[in-house]
Amino acid sequence: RIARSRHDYQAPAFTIKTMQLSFNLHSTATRVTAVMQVNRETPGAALQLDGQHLTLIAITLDGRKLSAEHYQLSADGLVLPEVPDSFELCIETEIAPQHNTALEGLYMAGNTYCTQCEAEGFRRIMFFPDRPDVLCQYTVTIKADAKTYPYLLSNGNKISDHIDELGLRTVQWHDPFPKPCYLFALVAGDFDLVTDNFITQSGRDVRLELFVDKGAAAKGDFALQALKRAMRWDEQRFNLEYDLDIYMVVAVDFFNMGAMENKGLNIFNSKYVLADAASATDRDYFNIESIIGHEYFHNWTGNRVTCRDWFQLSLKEGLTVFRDQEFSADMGSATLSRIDAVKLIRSAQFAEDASPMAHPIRPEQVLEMNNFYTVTVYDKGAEVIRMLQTLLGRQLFASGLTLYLKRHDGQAATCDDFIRAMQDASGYDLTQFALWYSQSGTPVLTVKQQYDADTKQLSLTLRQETAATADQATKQALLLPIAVELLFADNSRQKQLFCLTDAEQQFVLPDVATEPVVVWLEHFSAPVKLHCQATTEDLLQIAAQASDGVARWDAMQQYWSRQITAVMQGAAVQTVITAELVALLKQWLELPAADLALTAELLTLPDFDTLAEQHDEIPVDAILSALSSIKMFLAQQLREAFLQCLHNLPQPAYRYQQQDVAIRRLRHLCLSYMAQLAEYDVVLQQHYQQADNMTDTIAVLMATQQAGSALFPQLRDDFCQRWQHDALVMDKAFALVATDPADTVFAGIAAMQQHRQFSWKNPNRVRALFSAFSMRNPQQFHRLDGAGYRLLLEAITKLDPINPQVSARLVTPLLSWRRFDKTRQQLMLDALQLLAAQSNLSNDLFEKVSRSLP
Ligand code: BAL
Ligand code: ZN
Repeated sequence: RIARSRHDYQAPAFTIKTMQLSFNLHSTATRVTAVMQVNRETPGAALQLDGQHLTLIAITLDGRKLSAEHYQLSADGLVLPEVPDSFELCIETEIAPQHNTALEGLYMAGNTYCTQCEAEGFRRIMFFPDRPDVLCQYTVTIKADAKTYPYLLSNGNKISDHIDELGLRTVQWHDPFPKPCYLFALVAGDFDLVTDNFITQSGRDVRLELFVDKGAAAKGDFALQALKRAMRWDEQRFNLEYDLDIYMVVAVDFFNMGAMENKGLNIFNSKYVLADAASATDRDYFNIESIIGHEYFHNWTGNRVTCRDWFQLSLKEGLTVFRDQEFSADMGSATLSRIDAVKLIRSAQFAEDASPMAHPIRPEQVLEMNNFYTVTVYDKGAEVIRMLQTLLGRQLFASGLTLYLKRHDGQAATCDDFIRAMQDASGYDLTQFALWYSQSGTPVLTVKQQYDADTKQLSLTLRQETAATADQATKQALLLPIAVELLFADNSRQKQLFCLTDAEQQFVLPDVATEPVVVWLEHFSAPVKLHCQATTEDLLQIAAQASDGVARWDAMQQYWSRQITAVMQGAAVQTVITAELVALLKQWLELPAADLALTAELLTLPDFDTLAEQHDEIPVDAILSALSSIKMFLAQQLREAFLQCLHNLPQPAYRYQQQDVAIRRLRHLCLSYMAQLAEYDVVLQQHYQQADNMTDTIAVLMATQQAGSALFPQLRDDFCQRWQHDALVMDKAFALVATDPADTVFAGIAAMQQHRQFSWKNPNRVRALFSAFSMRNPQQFHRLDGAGYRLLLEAITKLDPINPQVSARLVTPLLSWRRFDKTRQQLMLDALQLLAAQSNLSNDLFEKVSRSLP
């Protein structure tokens, strides 16, 4: 198995400018015919086409049928050693969508034909240079039975549609924009169609079409309205307008990713399209809006300007995640959106940096590209773009983006091209900043402050250090934008942005009248681990007074982390959670901040994963035990305050609207503490029974589950019974079973595998049961008898031949075995070694397992 390196890039030896692609759909024998205009770019080169799982039927070159001696066929493709400089190539192949359980290429999602070509799925449809820098204009013809498949869709504009006397429908599509093959899409099925239109800023009328399962039209409305908001937002914020006359979104039930930005024809995991109050939570609504935005924003950052090679993935993904985060911030609560993003970086991304899979946002070596759709490439990538905006300011950043899109429109570009455009538009030297693209690892930022009352000088000393990672031994100093707020005793405040460029630097502020409390890393201005000397009093003052809500939350996170650490080291909870703190929390609950959701966040303890990243060796049991005793103590100390807060909060009829989301968030926070105390079972039960929306229902279920309440099994069973007909809601039930910290979880997971809604072929179901278990149930996953690891091992073994992309994701928690105590290390290693010993391991799984073994 050969890994590819970023430095081995070579421009394509042949280009293909146009392609006529036609599909005669059949579940086990779809005929694909491609007619391509091919031009040589490299003298003497053989034509190499990628192709996997294809049956070759015929090849014709300039009208002449080729016999087997003119080409070499292998399991990975087709080579034509001698071809002219310019020619027409026609290739006919056959594929079996029904048997394609990997869900890459053309496959069947239930009764629907659909495609997923990113990153390298097109090679499962036909022989082609499956690389993002071969851009081609597509004309696509689809033929299928008109009754069974009333909708035959592909990219671009529909140019013809007719049904013959035998009932065979033929539809033709033309996409005027040259595109890489990973953006090709085809869908054939029967749907409910929800339509709308959008008038662009230049006055063009764009038809919007959303295709959903029959009977689900009403659940598509929110997504369609979110799409219109995204289209307007991109015009207003970045002056970017949609470019085709039609924009289609199709929701399918079998999908490896969240969604896919195919030109003019997005394909979505139905989980990120369908919503109504009864079946979707506030979190679902948030995700739908942000993913709808994300895929729409790709039309410019991804489609009009794409990636030269897959090592550049963050060029489109980091940038587009940044854009969707900015969109979400503008649509709802900027503070809450940012807190969610920071939580993800601190838990999952820091963990990836510390794992055998560590890589820079622009990876250097890849065996299976699917393994690099990571929280590093996406979310740390977005942090890098955000730092750029912080350094340049919003206006220059927007000018840089405009220049980048103008320069590279219609091209396949690199991260260096992006940095160059930003540099040229701003006049800012980004040489050092560019290191963020090539260096992996999480910098540790240590800060010290010194105030001289005589000279009125405040000296701030900043030191950065990045430890070696699995992929990279030596590290350099990065350019870090450090946003700071100084809080003075007289309630005045001052803001400052420092650019740390050296390993250690001192910044001296003159004329500082009194010693301030320093708020470091406002809005999490750089993705680093912060070590600072703030006292607990300072932290509480920041939590109460900082002007940035994220900084207030962050101060409380630091505060809680310290108290949890103290308990882990043997301190009694009642000495750590002081009466003063309890009084302050009571005050916050009595007079919650204008932003109720922020109050909820201030009272939310850091989660297990975030705490784990604060330790080199993860003390599983100590973290869990400290978390649980502090939570119980707070529940006891604040029992009346929680109840009172609950009563004071209004309970408006369900709408997904920021103010109401915030009310629910605080109410659910109260319930999560109250569930610790059996005396409140009646209150929780009432909430469950009276809930008229999924957000409230799930909140009670999760509160009782996490508290180990006796109520939970009964409520869970009721929930499963009520929603057994709805697969997407059953995913919530599967996850509730799988994240139950009780020992009965194994029996629960075994039973759920027999549920009629469960299928190993459906990624949503598998993730709901097994990812939820391994990633959100540390108590049971990390059991000292190894049962948790064995359960995951069995699931991965079963899944890998079915869907390698998903099985490789499942293995992630095992890879970090070195981070645990000796007993767990051995158990995790045993599981990995058993996987490694299996024959026919997919490339996806092989790459991860082999990187992690000693
Ligand atoms: N391009 C893959 C799915 C997404 O990031 O939008
Ligand atoms: Zn994306």
